[in-house]
Amino acid sequence: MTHKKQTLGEFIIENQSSFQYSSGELSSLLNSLRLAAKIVNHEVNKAGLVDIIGAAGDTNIQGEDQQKLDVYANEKFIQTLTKRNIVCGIASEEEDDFITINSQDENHQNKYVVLIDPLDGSSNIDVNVSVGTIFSIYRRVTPVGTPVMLKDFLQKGSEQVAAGYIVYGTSTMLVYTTGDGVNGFTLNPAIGSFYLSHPCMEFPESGSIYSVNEGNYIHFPQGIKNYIKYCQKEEEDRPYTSRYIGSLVSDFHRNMIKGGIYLYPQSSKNPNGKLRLLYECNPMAFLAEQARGKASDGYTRIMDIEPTELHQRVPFVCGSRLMVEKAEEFMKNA
Ligand code: AHM
Ligand code: MG
Repeated sequence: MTHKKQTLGEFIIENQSSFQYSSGELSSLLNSLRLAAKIVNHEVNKAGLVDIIGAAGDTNIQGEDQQKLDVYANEKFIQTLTKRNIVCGIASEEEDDFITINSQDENHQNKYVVLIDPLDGSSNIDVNVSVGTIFSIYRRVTPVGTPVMLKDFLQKGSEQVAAGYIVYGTSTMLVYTTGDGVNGFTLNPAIGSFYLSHPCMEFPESGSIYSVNEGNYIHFPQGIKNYIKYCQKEEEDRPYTSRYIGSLVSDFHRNMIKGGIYLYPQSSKNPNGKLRLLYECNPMAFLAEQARGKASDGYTRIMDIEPTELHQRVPFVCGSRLMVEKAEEFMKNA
């Protein structure tokens, strides 16, 4: 186990040669995400002190306005990604439109675009439950030397060069893939470094956990209703256990380690579900497939969906391969 004490920084450099485009740029980009993760983690960990040191909208001791954590996370990731000369554009769940980076990149030489959900599940902050950051990285498709365009962001998930998440949980972890498996790193807060703690993460082929907001059951399509009934049936290795944190990153993380399925289907209230294709589903789908799991909208592979708009929503079924295939079977036969 030579991996044991490897830091994320060392791991990124050592594995640079396995990147599809072997250059220091992607390493540098991953390093800037690592840095932003540490800054945001520091702030997320203080969230419970907000009543003592000031709530959002208050003025802090330096005379600066206190911000909501999702706004803070959005700014920190954008600032950190902008500083290095690698990213030409950023799209964020928190922003209406994509951002063109031209402060550091006047001649539009940078090759990568980053899509980010800076603080997913942020309603959980108030009750001290885990939240996460999700990121997705593509090479631009428009020529270097020209301003970044919408089509650089509207790429199919299968074009991702890297994706990952940070889970701010009982420990803070950064989990990512560059298309060569999934590795997880745990932050040692005393030292401020991420260490490789979960090499080569894989979904068990099947599992016994299903994660869905069952309060919406009545609005779900018949196929999903039938699948939920199947999960609850006393037969073979069932009934399964129901676990729903309401924080995609945390639910995904648990299911990847223990074996399970996460569902956010379409409903009569939300015909395309709730989750965003570009900021949430594609990166999680890339991670899932790299970890031998599966991600689908109930019928189609998530990473094959042709995006049409930045904030597009899509139904999402993701997790252990055999469980996702079973849910798809119920959808098909409903
Ligand atoms: P958000 O981006 O507004 O935080 O919404 C995404 C989150 C996911 O993390 C989570 O799985 C889901 O929304 C929970 O939604 P619901 O409360 O409808 O079950
Ligand atoms: Mg989100």
